[in-house]
Amino acid sequence: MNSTVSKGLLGAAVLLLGGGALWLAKRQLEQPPARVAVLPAKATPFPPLAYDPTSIGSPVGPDDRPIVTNLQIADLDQDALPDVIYSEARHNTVRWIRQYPRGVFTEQVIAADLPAPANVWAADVQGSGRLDVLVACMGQIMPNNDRIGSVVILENLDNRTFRPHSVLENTARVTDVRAANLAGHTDGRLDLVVGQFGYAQGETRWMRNLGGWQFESQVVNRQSGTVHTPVADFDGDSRPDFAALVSQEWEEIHLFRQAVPGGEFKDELAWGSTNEDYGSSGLATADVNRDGRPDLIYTNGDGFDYAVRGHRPWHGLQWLENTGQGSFRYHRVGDLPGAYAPCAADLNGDGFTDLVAVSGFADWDKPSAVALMAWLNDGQQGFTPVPLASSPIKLMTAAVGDLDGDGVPEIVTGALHAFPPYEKLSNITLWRRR
Ligand SMILES: [Ca+2]
Ligand SMILES: [Ca+2]
Ligand SMILES: [Ca+2]
Ligand SMILES: [Ca+2]
Repeated sequence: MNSTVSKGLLGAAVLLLGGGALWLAKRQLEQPPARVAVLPAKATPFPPLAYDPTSIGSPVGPDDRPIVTNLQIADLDQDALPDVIYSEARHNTVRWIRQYPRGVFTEQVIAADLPAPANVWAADVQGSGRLDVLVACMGQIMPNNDRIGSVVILENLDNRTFRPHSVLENTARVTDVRAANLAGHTDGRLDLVVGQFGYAQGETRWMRNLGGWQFESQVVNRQSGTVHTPVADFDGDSRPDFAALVSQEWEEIHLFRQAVPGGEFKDELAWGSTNEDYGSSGLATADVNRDGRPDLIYTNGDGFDYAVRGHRPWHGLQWLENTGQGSFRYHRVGDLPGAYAPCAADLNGDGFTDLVAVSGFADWDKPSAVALMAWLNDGQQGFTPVPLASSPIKLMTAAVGDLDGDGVPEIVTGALHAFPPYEKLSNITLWRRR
């Protein structure tokens, strides 16, 4: 009723405040420069961390509100130039931003008419020597308990064209799909790990690859709200295991391990929050302390459910240290309102693994709200936050990798504009180290 009016008033107030801040900044510029004592330059182990953003792929048109749901860095055509693949739910496509030649990025749609694609992953599913694209489809992004999810594999025919195979349909909304050799195949075939958010009901399953694009499902967990299912050999027995981040009211991380290849998976709780509103939003693997064991990096900052979106004091980034035998130790890294997309890489080249996350739901009426954040590792897993950008905003997915081959990692981000304010828009952004 009155909400439109009050939103209008709020908008006007924000505009006024914005104008005021600009005026203040001008005033400060007009004042004579203060005398600053110049200290002798101190040798620092590395230059400060700063990045310059460039738009790659489709530019944002005047009426566009990109809904990028996920992106990955992958050399999809294996020409030694890393590319970017992404899923987006505005036009329901999967797109390939091919790098060729080095530093030039050209986008093409490799699959259209997908029902709300939420996640992409590149993997050679049939041992063909070419990378296929796995697509998790939610059916629709907004809450829905209908069995409208699906898994589609885009078969890489010739490193240029892709043929879709629907391998799971009429199922709880699918949010992640990965590939791993869980059954002990010897011909290069890979099985699938599938995370299904659903809504009131969800599932986590693995799908044995029978060949010929046929798969056989085994459900390993029936909780709702599964967001991500990263795969790694967590317990060090040389067989792949997988984890599942179960959000909703659970806010848990589960670990699934097999005693024998192709056998039953044991469902173990690796970590759980006592806060039902923790907002689990992203889970990935990285060897944070470089001890050879894959750890988990984990963001909480989900704001889809909130009536009033914005920061919550507990939103941020943490890592779960793999202490062996399937056990993990929780460490908080730092705060970031609306945190999503945990990534790891040695950003500053000191040999220690740093961490990156983006923000999808911050208090965007504040110009200083951070959209892209790094944490530098001191070598003892003490992390110093380094805010990298306050614009573009509403970044929900990110990846880190050396796209141009100079040994310095770049950051790639994608924006999801499903809610106001529709400003500081972007689609896919490449961040190069300054
Ligand atoms: Ca390539
Ligand atoms: Ca294992
Ligand atoms: Ca580092
Ligand atoms: Ca680079």
